[in-house]
Order: sequence, then structure tokens, then C-alpha cells
Amino acid sequence: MSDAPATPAAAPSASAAPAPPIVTSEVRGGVGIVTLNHVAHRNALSAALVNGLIDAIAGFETQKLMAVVLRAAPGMSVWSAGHDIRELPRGDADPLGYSDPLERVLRAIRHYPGAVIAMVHGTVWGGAFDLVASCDMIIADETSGFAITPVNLGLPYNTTGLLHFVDRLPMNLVREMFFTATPVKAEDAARWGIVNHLVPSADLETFTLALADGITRKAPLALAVIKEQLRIISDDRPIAAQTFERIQDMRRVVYESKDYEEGINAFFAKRKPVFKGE
Ligand code: YXS
Repeated sequence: MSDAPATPAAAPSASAAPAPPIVTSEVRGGVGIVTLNHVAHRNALSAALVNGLIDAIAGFETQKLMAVVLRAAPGMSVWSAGHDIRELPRGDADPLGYSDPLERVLRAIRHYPGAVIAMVHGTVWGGAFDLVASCDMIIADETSGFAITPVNLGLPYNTTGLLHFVDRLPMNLVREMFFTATPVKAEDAARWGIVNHLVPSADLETFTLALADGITRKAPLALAVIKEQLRIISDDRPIAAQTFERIQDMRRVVYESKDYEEGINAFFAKRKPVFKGE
């Protein structure tokens, strides 16, 4: 189901000692567990990390696992820092095009014929918020926080991604999150319905695996078809060709803007961006 080239994920290792794999996976009692482990870059969603994630998910599908848990390595204070900004196109291409690694992994999750559960300890940024929101459920602990951040970079989020949030939350909350880029704290994420369950850190893994284990005992054919129907209902929305073209035109003005370039440059210069609306 996934459309990713099979590429083993391994962090580029500068030193002789091989770097630990940036994505690891295991099967525990019929539940597939994928662990994001690129500590140095806060699990930024690089092509290498995403390909490892997609490969792991594809491997679980081959094993016909009905439940998959996505998690960050234990002890990380950041679940994922979102799209790897180093790999964002610089104004010459849509930064969130259909074949972008982030978009490919969102589709792999949404098409998986079983439950994909995000187990969140730590903060979730940008496209990683879209990723966990694309999972079927989010189980989080008190250290979690969720921020969608295109306005920090001057990046025109894509319509597919916006729909993932509009489907989940009232428009006023979607606007607040996108307009302020302020991290939604754990308790608000629970109150707003971003997460399914907010559990103490000490219980997060046990709670999540128990939920996943229960799902593995259900009827697989029915579950897969129900998930795909829910995806079709939410993903397959008609949009007039002219409307789509107008949206792409508007987004192109933004990703070709000086503000977008400034947003990315400021991140790497570790300074606040100065946006001028041009
Ligand atoms: O300087 P070194 O080489 O050590 O690397 C630093 C950071 O540059 C790197 N890093 C990232 N690299 C690429 N893409 C990223 N998104 C990214 N985030 C971090 O990781 C090393 C450690 O970062 P540092 O020192 O800042 O860690 P920290 O623990 O003090 O702070 C963690 C964060 C996550 C609060 C901080 O790194 C941060 O604010 N990162 C950016 C979060 C963000 O704005 N993500 C959105 C990416 S763009 C995206 O997802 C969408 C397209 S959109 O923009 O539309 O939302």
C-alpha cells in the first residue's frame, strides 16, 4: 500500500562507529511498534526517517498486524520536530507536494488496513502534528504538546493537511492553532479532543499496548473495511478544478515569497524571523 522506495533508514554517521538506526521496529504480542530514534535531530521527518517509518509499516502490513503503535524513543522530550526543514524546497517547488516524504507517510498511515496509534510522550511540531492526527488514535501523557507551525516559517500549508485538522476540531480551534503556532498543552489537547486519552507517563506504554492488544482480537476484515470507509468519507472530497487551481496559485505566491526564504534562513540562523509580507 505504501508508495515509498524500500530504503533502510540509518542516520548519516559522521564518525566511524555506526550511528544507531533512526527508526526501529518490533512486534510485541501481535502489535507492531515503530520507534523514532533520531535523537540528534529531534526525530525531524527527514526522507531517511520517513522511509524507515514507511518500510516498517509496510512490513507490519505483510505480517497482517491489526494494530501498529508509533512512538518516539523513551526519554525524548520531543516526539518529533516535524518536517525536516533542511529538506524543504527553497521557493522553487511546493514544499508539501504529493510526493513529499511527509505526505507519503501520511498516506501510508491512512491506508494501513488496521489501527495506527500514536503514543505521544513529548512535544509534536508542524507536520508531525499532521502525522499523529492522521493516526487513528492518539494516546498521550502529561509531557505532550502539539503545535502546527507553518506561520513560523512562512509556509503555505496544503489543503489535504488542513482538512485533517478541520475534520477533527471546531474551526475556531483550527484557526487558533494555525494562526498562533502556539503548542497546545496536554490537558487542552485532551479537552479539545486532539488526543483520545491522556494518561500519566508511567502508564502510557501499558495503556497504549493494552488498547492495541484489544484491537488485535477483533475481526480483521471488518476493521480494515471500516477504516477504509472512514478514510474515503474524509479524504475523498470533490473540489472544482478552478478552485484547486486558485488554491495552488495562492500557495505558490507564498512559497515563492521572500518571507518563506526568511522563515527557513531564520531557523538555521537560530534567530527570530522578520516577516514583511512580501
Ligand atoms: O543545530 P543542530 O545541527 O544541532 O540541529 C538542531 C536543530 O537544527 C535540529 N532540528 C531540526 N532540523 C530539521 N528540521 C527540524 N524541524 C528541526 N528541529 C530541530 O535538531 C537539533 C536540535 O535542535 P534544538 O537545539 O533546537 O533542540 P531543542 O531540544 O532545544 O528544541 C527542540 C525544538 C523541537 C523545540 C526545536 O528544535 C524547534 O523548535 N524545532 C523546529 C520545530 C518546528 O518549527 N517544526 C516545523 C517544521 S516545518 C513543518 O513541519 C511543516 C512543513 S509546517 O511548517 O507547515 O508546520
